[in-house]
Amino acid sequence: MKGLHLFHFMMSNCSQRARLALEEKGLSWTSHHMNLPGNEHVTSDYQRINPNGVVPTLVHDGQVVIESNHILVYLDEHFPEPPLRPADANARHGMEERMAACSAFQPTIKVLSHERLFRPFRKVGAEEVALYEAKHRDPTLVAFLRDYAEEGPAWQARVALAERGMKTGLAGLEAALGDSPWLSGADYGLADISWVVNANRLNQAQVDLSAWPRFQDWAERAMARPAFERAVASYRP
Ligand SMILES: N[C@@H](CCC(=O)N[C@@H](CS)C(=O)NCC(=O)O)C(=O)O
Repeated sequence: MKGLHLFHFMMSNCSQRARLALEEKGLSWTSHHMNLPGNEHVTSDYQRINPNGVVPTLVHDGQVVIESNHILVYLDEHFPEPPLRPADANARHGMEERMAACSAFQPTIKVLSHERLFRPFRKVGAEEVALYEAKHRDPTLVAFLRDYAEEGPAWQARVALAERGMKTGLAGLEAALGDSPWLSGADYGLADISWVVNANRLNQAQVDLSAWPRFQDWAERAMARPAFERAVASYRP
């Protein structure tokens, strides 16, 4: 695969993160859109490209890059203009911590998205869970889908944990934004790209963010960027 190829899904926050980085860099790329609710990613062909069986996957001149936050760093390393990581070592370390926190936040945002946003549209029955289990090799993802479908105590426990995880995560960002205007330091960068798609998701899920005013203000500024509009808000495959 020559050039840049992205396997992604319109509504996936991890995919949005990769698209946003490509857009901020002004790069052209080939889209391989995968309908996740249609389980287009649950195939052995796709799992050969991405052994985790999730999106996004970047392929650059045959080089496969998985994990959305790794894709962000890869793009900044290979396409340095405009730079999206601070030159100063301390600031860069802070940015990396925020990106690690974002990766750790994924189970939280996934539960909140499914519970507060997707449930009216995404009905999953026992048959779909069985099909998914037969074809997807990750037992953690299978357990998630089963709990979501059953909507019983195991799912309620996941929701309660996610509600708590959200508060802890946002408190950390609120504190970080006391020291600098962006999550990446003095300038907008990779940690901002990483988190803004989650902020957008929380907004869409109508989470009251007023307890975290600096985070709210940051989210408005980050979402006002033209690249965000193109890669996320009005993106269509
Ligand atoms: N840590 C991975 C997480 C990727 C991930 O969970 N992607 C979701 C969409 S946001 C996915 O493909 N889910 C498919 C599934 O659960 O079957 C990353 O950041 O790239």
